[in-house]
Amino acid sequence: MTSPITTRREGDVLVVLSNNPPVNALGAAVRQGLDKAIDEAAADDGIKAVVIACEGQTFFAGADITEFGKMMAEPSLPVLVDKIEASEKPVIAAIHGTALGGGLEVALAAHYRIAVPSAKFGLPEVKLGILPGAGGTQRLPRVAGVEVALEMATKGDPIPAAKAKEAGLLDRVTDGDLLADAIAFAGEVADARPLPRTSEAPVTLDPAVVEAFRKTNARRFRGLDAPNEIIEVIETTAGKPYAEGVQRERMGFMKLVMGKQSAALRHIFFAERKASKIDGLPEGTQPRAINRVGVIGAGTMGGGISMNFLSAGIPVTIVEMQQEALDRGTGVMRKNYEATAAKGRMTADQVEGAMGLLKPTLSLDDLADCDLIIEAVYESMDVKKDIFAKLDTIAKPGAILASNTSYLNIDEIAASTSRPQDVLGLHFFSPANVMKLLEVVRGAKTAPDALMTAMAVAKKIKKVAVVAGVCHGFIGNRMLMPRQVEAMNLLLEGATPEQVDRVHVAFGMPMGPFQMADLAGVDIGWHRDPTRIESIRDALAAEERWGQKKGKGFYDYDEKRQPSNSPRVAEIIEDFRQKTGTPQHEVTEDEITERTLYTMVNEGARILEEGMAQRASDIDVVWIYGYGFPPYKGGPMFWADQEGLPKIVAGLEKHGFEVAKLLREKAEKGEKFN
Ligand code: TC6
Repeated sequence: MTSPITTRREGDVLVVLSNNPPVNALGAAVRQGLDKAIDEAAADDGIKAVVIACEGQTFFAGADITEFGKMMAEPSLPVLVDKIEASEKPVIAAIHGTALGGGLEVALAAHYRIAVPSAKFGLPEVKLGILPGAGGTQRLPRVAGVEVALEMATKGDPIPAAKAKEAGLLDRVTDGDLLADAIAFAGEVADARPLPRTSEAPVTLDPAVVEAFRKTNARRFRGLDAPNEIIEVIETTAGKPYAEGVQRERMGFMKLVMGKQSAALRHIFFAERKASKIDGLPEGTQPRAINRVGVIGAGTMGGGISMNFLSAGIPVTIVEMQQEALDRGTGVMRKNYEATAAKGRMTADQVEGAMGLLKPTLSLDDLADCDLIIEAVYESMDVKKDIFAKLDTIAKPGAILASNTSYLNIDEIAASTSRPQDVLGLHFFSPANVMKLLEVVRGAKTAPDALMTAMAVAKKIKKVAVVAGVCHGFIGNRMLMPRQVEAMNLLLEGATPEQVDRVHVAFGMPMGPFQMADLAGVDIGWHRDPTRIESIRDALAAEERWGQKKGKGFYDYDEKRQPSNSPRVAEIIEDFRQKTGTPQHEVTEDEITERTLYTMVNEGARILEEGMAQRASDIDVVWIYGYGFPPYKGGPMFWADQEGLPKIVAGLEKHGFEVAKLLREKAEKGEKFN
């Protein structure tokens, strides 16, 4: 097999090039090639300096994640980076694209670093539940200081070249030809001694800085092993010799990489990428061009949806029925952009640029030149059918017609047009300009290229898209239903809202079912007849206990929206218990878990059984990106695998639930979902 690493001489400089698409991950062959190249330079008296660079889209974007959990072939990355630094001849890293994780660690071990202005630098290991295990926790604080190192290693977000230069990570930024400039740089430093070896630089630590960092980020790091371990490693090794520091780092790395959280986060990394792949597409299917998007409805949803496209530079025509609603909607969009600009995340020019791509109108006819039209009006089948019938006469041939419905049947909507092959669902999550998830609903007649286009557009607007089939609530909301039903039943049988929510928050969800109801609005989906009280929810709605917006819902809220248990809600629940004659028992935390979380897994299994999701990992992606399921648990199906499917089955049976066939089969055969 040919090595992904090649070397060539440029005068007295050895140029070492990696070509390991797609992201030059530092797999075994790359490490072996680099190792040999360093030996080659050392052995050759004609060589005075070494340049390490990458071909393709990026510098090394990290270790090869697929190798984790397996035996690591020699040389390991920690050994290799130390060897690079120990070279007696200067090594220059020439960086473009993204120097991430092990890639940044290779760069930090080099004696000099030069990069193009568009390059990015980061230690994203934390997002995989691990820590930088090839000297990153030791070299970065030595190069950039403890504060920058803490920020980069615990949050994992990359920084641009300008910032990296300012932080001391880079010696040079070049606008010119990276490789040529790196070779010239190598010539300049070929004879400079002593060589700057990062591991020999001192680190100073101010305990107050670490303490403040811990405090500021306590909420963000709640329940997460990796960031807490990273802080500890950096804190306890600062001031110690490098050799001692890396030993502690290695210990932390091994502990994390063997742990459940890292397994879950790595699962999600690949699940997210797998989600974009559509099963069974005919070969040669090509996406359609999307140059202009139409959005019907300028409410919260329509506005948020439009912003996604505007931010990606795609012009949007937005339609409302009344001028006032149109003005209000576009006003909110502008305000949202301006708020982003005020936080420094957009320039005033970018705000104007985005808003300049928006064409507000009162006429559906103006959608004639759109390649994709997304309907985002309220949930009424009749209204939607009417709109789609009109679109059928207005939209140009081949335009994709999408509904943002959360529950309604896409096939029925498609049947109101003469072109069901062009119709699909695009279920955005609120706030649509922020939430990463997009359920792309494939109708019975949706054409493969229409589906492919939707997935491609999703990527362009930076969404994580998952293909769902036509069923009530698609993937996410369908699984929410049994959870909501059981949460209400538990109230009747003796639990309090606070008790149920506490179990969910302790599990790692951002909030429990009743906190969520109060945030979304207890009145959502309510029949609006205060005299018709058939459930606890009806009773709350009838008293205008509509949640946070009214200062009361399942909880009472003070002016700062801090919740407290509500005596009135306790009365309402008690009243219902008596009315329905529901027997009471002491509800345990296990019971809450089994009845509200195991039932979700059960529904997920049915979704798979019916082919409404392409794969179990897609369901995990939906829950992580759409509902705040803790990523370090890997999503409901991965979590169920880790819990053990026989345990899930037993838990469901204990409470008399009908176990999904697929779940039972897998449990019996000792199989997993993922
Ligand atoms: C580390 O370094 C630890 C060191 C300590 C060791 C002791 N490995 O994201 P894309 C695949 S931890 C293997 O769609 P983009 C990916 O699965 C690592 N495979 O591209 C996909 O494959 P598919 C720290 C990888 O242009 C394809 O490449 N590094 C790896 O949107 C394209 O990926 C990271 O965590 C990998 N490291 O974004 C960086 N990376 O085509 C993770 C990607 O078969 N990577 N693949 O589906 C990224 O953040 C992004 O991939 C990107 C490129 C920004 C580099």
